[in-house]
Amino acid sequence: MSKQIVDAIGIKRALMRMTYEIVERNKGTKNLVLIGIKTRGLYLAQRIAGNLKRLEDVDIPVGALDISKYRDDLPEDEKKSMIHNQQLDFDITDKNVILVDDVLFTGRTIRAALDALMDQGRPAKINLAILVDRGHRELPIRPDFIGKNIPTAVDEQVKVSLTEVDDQDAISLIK
Ligand code: 3GP
Ligand code: 5GP
Ligand code: MG
Repeated sequence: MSKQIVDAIGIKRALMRMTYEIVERNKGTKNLVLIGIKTRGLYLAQRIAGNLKRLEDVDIPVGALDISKYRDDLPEDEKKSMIHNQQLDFDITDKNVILVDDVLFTGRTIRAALDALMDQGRPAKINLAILVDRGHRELPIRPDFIGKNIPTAVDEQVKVSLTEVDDQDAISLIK
């Protein structure tokens, strides 16, 4: 059973509020860079960058990390080399990095992303922006900027649809 909980306007408002919070918390946009976790985290990072352009007239760099394969059933050493060999096309040293993803669940993806980021340089600070926090953390990781808190059962699924790859903007809970 699938039930829509957030519509396109709701996603737009949440991302706009998160953008304001990011600017406020960082006292501006100096040294800010956005890194999105593929696939949908990257599109969200690009949308936040678009908001920042409109609000503050700044061009904030957007980078991508691909952590998904890390979670697949690959040999341990293969996983490690994939995660440590990701290139961003800008240097994150001394930057305020905003790591962006669509859903936060156990926190294991973010842990892997932090590992990959630390390989690329020494950021001044890393903050975490998440569209949906669905709970059930297995690691001490918490988001700094949250779009929606959606309490879920472990066996439920949150479906995030974004027009960049899906037919609409929506968040649904699948039981
Ligand atoms: P995304 O990378 O675009 O966010 O993990 C691969 C895709 O499967 C993700 O797409 C994610 O949205 C989707 N997905 C749905 N449920 C789950 C889940 O429980 N775990 C993981 N890892 N991915 C899920
Ligand atoms: P975690 O590593 O925190 O368990 O899971 C986070 C990653 O897995 C996110 O990148 C997200 O895409 C995916 N994920 C985990 N649970 C869900 C879910 O219920 N719905 C969606 N759409 N993605 C999920
Ligand atoms: Mg994701």
